[in-house]
Amino acid sequence: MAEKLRLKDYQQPSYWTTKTDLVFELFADYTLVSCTTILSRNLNQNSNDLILQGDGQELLEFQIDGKTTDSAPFLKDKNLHLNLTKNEHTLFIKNKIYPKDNKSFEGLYCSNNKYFTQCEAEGFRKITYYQDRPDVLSKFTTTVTASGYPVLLSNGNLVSESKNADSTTVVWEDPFPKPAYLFALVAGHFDKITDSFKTRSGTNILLEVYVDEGLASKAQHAMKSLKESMKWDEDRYDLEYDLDRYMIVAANDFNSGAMENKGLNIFNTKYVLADVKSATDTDFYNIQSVVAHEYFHNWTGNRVTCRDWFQLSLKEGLTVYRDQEFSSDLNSRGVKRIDDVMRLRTSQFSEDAGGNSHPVRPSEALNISNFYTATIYEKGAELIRMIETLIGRDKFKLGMKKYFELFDGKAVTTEDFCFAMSEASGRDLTYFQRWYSQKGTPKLEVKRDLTSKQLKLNFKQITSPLLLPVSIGLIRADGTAIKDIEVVDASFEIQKRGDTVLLEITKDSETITFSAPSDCRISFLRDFSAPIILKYDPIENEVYDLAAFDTNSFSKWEAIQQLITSDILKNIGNLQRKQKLQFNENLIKTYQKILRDPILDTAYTAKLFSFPEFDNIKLEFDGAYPLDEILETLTCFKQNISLSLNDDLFAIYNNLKDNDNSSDRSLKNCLLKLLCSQKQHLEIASNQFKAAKNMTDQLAALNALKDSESSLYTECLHTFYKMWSTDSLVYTKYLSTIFTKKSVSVLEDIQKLSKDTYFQNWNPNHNYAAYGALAANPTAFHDKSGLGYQILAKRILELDQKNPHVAARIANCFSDYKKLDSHRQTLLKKELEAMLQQKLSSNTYEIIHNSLH
Ligand code: HT7
Ligand code: ZN
Repeated sequence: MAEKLRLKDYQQPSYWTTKTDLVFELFADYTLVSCTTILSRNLNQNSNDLILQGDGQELLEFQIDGKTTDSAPFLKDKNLHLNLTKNEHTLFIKNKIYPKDNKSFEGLYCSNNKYFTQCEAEGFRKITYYQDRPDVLSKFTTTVTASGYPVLLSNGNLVSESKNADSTTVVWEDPFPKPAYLFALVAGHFDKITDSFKTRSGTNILLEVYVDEGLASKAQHAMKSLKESMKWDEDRYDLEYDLDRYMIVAANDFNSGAMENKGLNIFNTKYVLADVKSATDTDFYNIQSVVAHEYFHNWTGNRVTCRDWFQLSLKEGLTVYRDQEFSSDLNSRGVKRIDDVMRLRTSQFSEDAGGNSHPVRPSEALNISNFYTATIYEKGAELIRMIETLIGRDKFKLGMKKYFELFDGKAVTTEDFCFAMSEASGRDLTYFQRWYSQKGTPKLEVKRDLTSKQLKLNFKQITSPLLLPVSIGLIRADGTAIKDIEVVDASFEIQKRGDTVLLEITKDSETITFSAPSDCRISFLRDFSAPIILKYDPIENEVYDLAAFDTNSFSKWEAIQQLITSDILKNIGNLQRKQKLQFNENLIKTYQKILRDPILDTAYTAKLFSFPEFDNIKLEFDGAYPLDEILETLTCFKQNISLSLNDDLFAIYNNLKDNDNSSDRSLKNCLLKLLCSQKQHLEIASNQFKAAKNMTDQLAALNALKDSESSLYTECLHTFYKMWSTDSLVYTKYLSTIFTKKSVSVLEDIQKLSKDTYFQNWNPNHNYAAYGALAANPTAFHDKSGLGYQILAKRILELDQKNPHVAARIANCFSDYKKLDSHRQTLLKKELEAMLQQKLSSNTYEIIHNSLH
């Protein structure tokens, strides 16, 4: 088994690689890779030992300073261990690899007879022996020779292209030093669309999006998004693009969303291809955000990169924060914040509560590919957002400027980022940085003491104390906002910002006193100013008043979430005590007001109707959670809302039915789903399915029918399959529809999947859509028979043989092991222990082991 990597063991290498010349010769069954590197002694280190990482290649030739050398003595495990003598050396390595057999989709691989690379995090070592670590930055030149592949791409600028009767040779040069993980190569037949972008300083950049032949019309939205991103980064951060050319290529087999390789991004097709017939509004929205994310990496990730992989959030957290801000500026800020918090709570809070919890800057790992997690990305982005909240937007921009001034062209740490922010803002962030090394979701308890004129709040940090920026507002029972909040006394720093006060809680116990009227209601954590769980016992009607009047769009939504959550928890208790369910009627009145409020925007109203899900409610329980009761209560809760609001839901659905914009569609389809928890309305969904002119409406109608045991669902599903199964991306929508159905029958369906002609056995998207969906479907996955556990364990073992990254990602579903009841724990334990007896990749081993222990 692989050894644990530790942050404290970090050491600079004994030699830097300053120049890398790669030559690829693509043959039908194999590829020859020749790599010439210039090594230069690192004077900070006093060692002659140098490790070049490798993984699975056949070494054909090895030269040191022009002399052919027997490599056998240097080979140990998968790597080359060199002992060098001089300050400068030239190495030449030639090896053979088999991209067509590579189903790990890391290194160089073939997909639909096209060549792609994926080198982050440690894929480059599958291409050639190299210092495959992010702190080794080198200039690269890449030569590719191939026949029958008209498009041959690599990083940087195209320097030459020559053709003879048999083959084409291209040479690419990247002037910016980069780590190996940003290397890329693409070869194949593609169609492309081109455009250009004139930078603020007047350079014309050539933009190209490459897609499978015949699909060019589906690339327009990605291109538009790219231009929007380039403009935004100039406007917001004064950051311009730095090469002559920016290329995006879509790959059908891709382990994750997209990859920011310098000048040559490689994307999962799902984040490039879209037209209204085959892609939903959410797909369009995601494409805009992922294109932006990868583009923003050009500065936050590529120009300034990570010193080691424990610093992954340096680039990912910061870039997620940047893409969130971009989407907020281009769409609705309020709706975006709610979306981001929902995602954080469902994925990251659950991760932090389970067996695979880790800090934003982890200190040890078995396999770094397991760190591409919600904690590194989403919680990492929240840490950046808190810095911005604490120092303000203008100083944050100065901090970014400082960061690039100090670290452009370097490989650095999260501490370096905080240093730049401190230098620019004058604010000491030493204490704040505890956030980077502490795992788990912080808990803050608030107690209030309201006299006739004063409101005293006491804050207690239940978890180890951190700096918590808690933004609060006060409103009166009649809904008026208290504009000028007067602070009488506080044990900590505060910042006044309009009708909101930012409290900087640091110690485990803190107090603040406001002068406030006796009917004052407290709106905590406005805009979700810190990624924490805040516990507070509201006074009577307080949350209802916030739900009705809070001017902060996040906090209004949050108040409604709280009302629903407490109603659901109360009813779970009823079920556990074998009592009748009884839902809160005041909540229905609140919803009635929302539906009748002419001012609210439809996309925002749709968010108010997105109820907490299983993954949110389970977090309310400290020990084992009552799985069956949660599921039953959630279903009944939705039925009750549907029945109680029937006429309003129906009327608004009809009003919005023919509107052709994404905001109205989101509300309409959300109401349709609710209506369909009553059998009498299934016909509406079936009619919408038949009449749909776009994928958003078609898929929403299918999903609204999904949990009914009606033949209308089976008919629509069949039609959908016939219409779309040849389109691999829409086929994934079919798969996730089937496997998210709240029914145990899903377990039978998945066992027949391998017989479906359209299911591509090793395609990551297909596997996530089927097995990933099952893993996230508590009704089927946690079925008391244990069959869900068996099916997933078996499939993860199969996948692990070919593609450990995908296997390990799906295996995360087991990390709730300790939160299950004893019956389910026994069943799952058996599967997990059996898995650990098999030969597993370090990726999957780490996830399974952490889930169990
Ligand atoms: N930086 C990229 C990471 C990534 C990746 C990691 C592991 C395996 C496959 C991968 N594909 C891309 C994605 C990003 O921009 O965050
Ligand atoms: Zn990223």
